[in-house]
Amino acid sequence: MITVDARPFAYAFPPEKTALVVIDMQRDFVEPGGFGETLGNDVSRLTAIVPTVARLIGLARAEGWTVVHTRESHDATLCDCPPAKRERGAPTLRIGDAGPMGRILVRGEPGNAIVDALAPIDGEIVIDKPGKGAFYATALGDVLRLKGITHLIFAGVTTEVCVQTTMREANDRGYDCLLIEDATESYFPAFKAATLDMITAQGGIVGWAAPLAALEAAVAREDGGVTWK
Ligand code: TIU
Repeated sequence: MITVDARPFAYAFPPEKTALVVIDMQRDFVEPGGFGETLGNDVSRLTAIVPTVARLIGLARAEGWTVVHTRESHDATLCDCPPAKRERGAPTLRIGDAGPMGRILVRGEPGNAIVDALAPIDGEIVIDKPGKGAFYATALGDVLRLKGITHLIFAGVTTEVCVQTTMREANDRGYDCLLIEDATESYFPAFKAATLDMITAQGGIVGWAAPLAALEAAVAREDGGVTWK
């Protein structure tokens, strides 16, 4: 077991039964001209965490942990996009409309790709999800069960939307979940802070939170003093 200094108390995980789940680090949310910006958001806060997420993925790869990437995306026909999602509000472009990075939030379009610095490599699992939660209408639950995964370490965007929704889905399915707090971000700092507080309140009602440095230190202790950069 690897034990991380976390809140509300130490998080212990068996690395061979643990997956890193990186939520929606795709151009549509992180770069200008995508879905996030069409909703009226400044994406620069999200772009800023890319190096930290890269460091986390590097740690997981070096340690041989299962790595899962998700993408919020829809079929080109939009058959999996509820009209309620497409028609809500007054975005500058709606899901499926042509934007500067191709059709907004449509699978296979340039904007739907995970940012280059975090691109999946061979052997990693990529889950396309039509909803906010990564378990809804996807094979994620079956994939994790087949691999015997019991613990999930989360990163990605946005903290209070797709990350929190997925963490809550996972918690209800019996996974022990740790959110790496500097490897997740929101367009709204107050919502990120509130999410970290609410998931860890009440004795970890949804799960645990810790900075990447705490995870790195825990792995270094387990590995006999190797320090991760
Ligand atoms: N809008 C927003 O904050 N998030 C999303 O629409 N999707 C994800 O969080 N991935």
